[in-house]
Amino acid sequence: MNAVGIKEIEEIKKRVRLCDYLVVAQLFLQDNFLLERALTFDDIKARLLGHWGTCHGINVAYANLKEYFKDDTGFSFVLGPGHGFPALQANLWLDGELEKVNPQATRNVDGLEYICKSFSWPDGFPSHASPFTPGVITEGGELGYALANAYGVALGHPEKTLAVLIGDGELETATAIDSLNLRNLLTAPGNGRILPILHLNGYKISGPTIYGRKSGRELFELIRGFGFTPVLIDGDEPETFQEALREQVDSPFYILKTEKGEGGPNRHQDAHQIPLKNPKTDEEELSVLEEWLRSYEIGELFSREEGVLI
Ligand SMILES: Cc1ncc(C[n+]2csc(CCOP(=O)(O)OP(=O)(O)O)c2C)c(N)n1
Repeated sequence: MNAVGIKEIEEIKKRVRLCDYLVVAQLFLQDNFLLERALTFDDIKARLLGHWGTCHGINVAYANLKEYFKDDTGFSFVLGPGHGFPALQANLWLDGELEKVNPQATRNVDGLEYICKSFSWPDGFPSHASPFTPGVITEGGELGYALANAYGVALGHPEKTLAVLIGDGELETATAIDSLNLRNLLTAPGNGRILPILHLNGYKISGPTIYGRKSGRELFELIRGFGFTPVLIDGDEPETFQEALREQVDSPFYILKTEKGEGGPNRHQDAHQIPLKNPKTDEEELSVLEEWLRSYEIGELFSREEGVLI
């Protein structure tokens, strides 16, 4: 939990790149999963269904938390937006957790191809987190319960630390915003620690969020009003994230500010679900998708022969 070095920072960046790549591959590809040849229309799934916009932020948050809390056996990550499932699935696969319940999800090329092809596919994986997903306790994409669930887990378990990623649209639900009041009930010794992280990407589906349009001062005052100390993480750089985690403040409430869809071909309101509508039939969209996928340089992160290289 100390200051991370250059090597760890590079590892976080690589993990995020690999997981982002896996998200895009799950959403779009039914073949050519490692881009070993030029992408063709035949490589693209016929029906594109899933969510991209929130996924980069999930990958950034998890990679940073996993590094920071690597020696803490009581640490758990709780994810609010169930529609960020391709990011959750990528991380569960990479950590070997998926293989424990699904023997086909091996950490080699067969497993990688299996999770990509089976995402949002008949008799494969659904497009949202579901009971088939290890660790899922709230079925479906319904927003709002992450914080309350986490506080329930922390109750009577001082050894636990739970970081909870909450969408800014999710925080507009009555369930999520009122769950902040649970802090008052869990300050007594004998309970675990909750670290809320607001994923402030400014949009819910294609519309602006209330919290994304508040001034920094207004948002900070709101958070302080619930008894938390706001800590801003501006952008996706691991150095910034790690520095924020190292800040010693009472009841931190992190605000992870990213651009919705970061890394993809479009941002904000156009990035929530599938950012390219017709890469199966439109040459230009296909080449945008290929360029997007190649930007992660998957060959540095994974090989057919050796599997995961990071
Ligand atoms: C209780 C509930 N209301 C509405 C929805 C429909 N819905 C699905 S995703 C979404 C937007 C989520 O926005 P946000 O929490 O900001 O997530 P992100 O922008 O990171 O995708 C909404 C409103 C839902 N899943 N659950």
